[in-house]
This record gives sequence, C-alpha cells and structure tokens, in this order.
Amino acid sequence: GATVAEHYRPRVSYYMREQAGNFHYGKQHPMKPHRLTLTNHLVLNYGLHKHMDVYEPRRATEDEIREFHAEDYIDFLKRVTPDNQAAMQACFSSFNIGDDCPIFDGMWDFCQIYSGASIEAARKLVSGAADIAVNWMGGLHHAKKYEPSGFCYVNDIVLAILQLLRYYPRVLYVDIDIHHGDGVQEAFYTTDRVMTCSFHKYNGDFFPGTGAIDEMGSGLGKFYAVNVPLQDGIDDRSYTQLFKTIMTAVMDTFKPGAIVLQCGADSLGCDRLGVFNLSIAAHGECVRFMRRFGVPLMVIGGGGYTIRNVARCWTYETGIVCGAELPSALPDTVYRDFFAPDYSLHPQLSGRVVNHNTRAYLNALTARILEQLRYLKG
Ligand code: VJV
Ligand code: CA
Ligand code: ZN
Repeated sequence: GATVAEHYRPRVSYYMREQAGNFHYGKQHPMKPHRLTLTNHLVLNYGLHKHMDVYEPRRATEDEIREFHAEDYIDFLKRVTPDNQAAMQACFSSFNIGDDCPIFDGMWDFCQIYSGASIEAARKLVSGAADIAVNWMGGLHHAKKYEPSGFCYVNDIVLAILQLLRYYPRVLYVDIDIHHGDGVQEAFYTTDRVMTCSFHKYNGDFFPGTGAIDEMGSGLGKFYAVNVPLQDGIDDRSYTQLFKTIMTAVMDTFKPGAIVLQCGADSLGCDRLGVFNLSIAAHGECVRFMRRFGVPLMVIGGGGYTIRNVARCWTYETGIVCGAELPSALPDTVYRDFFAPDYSLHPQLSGRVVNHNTRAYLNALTARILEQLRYLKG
C-alpha cells in the first residue's frame, strides 16, 4: 500500500460514484467511462482511501446546471434519449449532436453525476474542510452554454469555478489535457477574476482548433487567458520545464485564492487520440508542482483514451496529492489483465517519438507568455 513520504499533509476529499464507470458513449467511441472504474480500483487497492475523505457525491440539480447552461439546451439534454432523438432534433435544433457527442442511455444522469461532484468539490474547498478536492469524473472542458462539444455535454469546470468565485476573488484554471480548454476559456474570457491557462497541441486543425497564443482575453479579461500551443512529440523535460516556468510567473502575478487543475491524460505518450510523449511521472510532476503552492486546489479529470494508462496516471496523481509514495508494482485488482504485461504504475514509453518542439520554438513561446503576464503587474 501507500506510505506517507511528506511532512505537508493536506486534507484531501475524493469524489467518486461507482455508477459513473458504467456509462457507454457507444461502441468504438474513444471516451470510455470504464477508465473511472479502473482508476477507483487501483486507488482503493493501493489503500489511498485511508489518506482521504471519500465521498459519494449527489447529482447536480437542474438549477445548479442553469448557472451556466441555457434553459432550452438543458431541456434538450434532460429529455432526449436514443429512441426519441430523431423527433427531438426536429423540434429543438440539433445542438451539435453527432459522432463526438452521441445521445446515449443515461446521458443526463451521467452529466448530473460528474457535475454534482465538481460542484461539491468546489464547495468543500470554500468551506475550508479540505485543502485539495479530487474528481476524476469531471474535467469536461469543451461543453458550451448552448451546446455539447468534444465528448462534453455539461461544463462541470465552469460550474465549479462559479462556486469558487462566490468566495475567492481570483481563481486560476490550469489545463494539461492535450486539447485546448475552449469552453472554460470562453466562459471567462472577459473577466479578470479567472485566469485560464491551457497547454495543448495546436496547429489550427487539431480539435477544437482554438488556443492560439494570441487569444489572450478581451475587455477586463485582456491578458487573463494564457494559451500554450505545442507541437507533436513534446517530451518530459521540455514540458515540465515550460510548465514550471509559466506557472511560477502566473502564480506570482495573478495570486489566485484557489486553483482548478484539469488533468486530461491524453497528453501522455501512447494515447489513442493524443500526439504528445509525456510519461506518467512528468504528468504527475505538474500536479506536484501546483500542490506545492499550498493554495486550495481542485484536481479534475478530462481526456485520456488509452484507458490502462489513464487509470495509472490518475492513481499516481491521487497519491501525489495525498503526499503518499506508491510502489511501482500495481496492487491486485479484478482488472489486473488491463495492466499486462508489466503490471507497473510506470510503463515504458515508446522511445521512437520525435519531439517537434525545438528549443528555439519553446524559448520564443516562453518569452511571449512572460511578456503577456508582465501586463498584469502593478
Ligand atoms: O476532431 C473532431 C471533430 C471531427 C468530427 C467528428 N468525427 C467523429 C471526428 C472528427 C472534427 N473531434 C475530436 C474531439 C476530441 C474531444 C476531446 C475531448 C477532451 O479530451 O478534450 C476532453 C474530454 C475527435 N478526435 C477524435 C475523435 N473525435 C473521434 C470520435 C469518435 C471516434 C473516433 C475518433 C466518435 C465515435 C467513434 N469513433 C465511433
Ligand atoms: Ca489543454
Ligand atoms: Zn483531450
């Protein structure tokens, strides 16, 4: 099991509902809620529940979801089913339903479950009863006020940040999913109370197509959106160095009262949809780095499509937030076969990936972002 390695022992709240792992987006769809079940089994069998308060959160209510989403979009989500979707789409507009965001059985229930957990996690931080709150079910950063997008229907992150803003003057959002955190950025684009900062693959074509470095916010929010566009194959050293340099400057200038960290695991090497080359150790190093600031921290999931690695990554990161050290040999679970042949928390990455982010590119990127942040000073 886990052994405690650090002196700093934050109070950690962990949100999970067993049912969440049983939803299906559809055969062949890359988003697999089963990764949540795998994660949970590893977390429990490592004994990490002894280091946290584990909660089975309630569902978000319609009123709570209305704090961000439009009434008729919510009506649509609530009422549409695989059987009535043709008729529903004829009377409502189609709301961007399609291959990426299919109508599946229990979809609204799934939305209420993952969003309820993020809202509760945020309230737990506000109440002061936890220093860190973890919800691997959440992190669905693409959902918009009026429509679903990129596997995301309800934007639990926006809902959680709205809760945090009731108490904290400034909230920092950090997104290490390989995709741009467009839904969260858009929701807070014109305010200086939320800084959004996304690291992502960007070439104008990779989904969702936004997140260029010159998207910086507008009105009062000008300079409060930070975008870090990256190319294929970024490796551990480049990424962690870039992340730490930028986050140090962000923390120093923005001074948030709370941090929301979206930990999409599709930035890992070997991800089914991803093109980066990060190890679980490097991904986790970003979590460790944000934890060190000692600011109330919400840690949420997101993408991740090679599900054996998603479960490994989020388990490792659950250990990190607890300050626990996990032995590399995975504990036995009923899902042991997923982790063959190595049965290790830290599988070997493929050594054959080329890093298309040159030193010169990364240096120029860093310089531009540090310059953007200088406008916030004073
Ligand atoms: O690239 C796209 C959009 C298309 C249109 C729809 N087709 C299916 C794919 C191309 C332009 N969408 C992305 C969405 C990525 C969402 C990432 C979500 C997150 O990780 O950031 C947060 C949770 C995309 N990439 C790959 C796929 N869609 C994809 C979707 C499928 C699929 C295979 C690939 C949907 C159904 C099936 N296969 C059967
Ligand atoms: Ca991102
Ligand atoms: Zn993603």
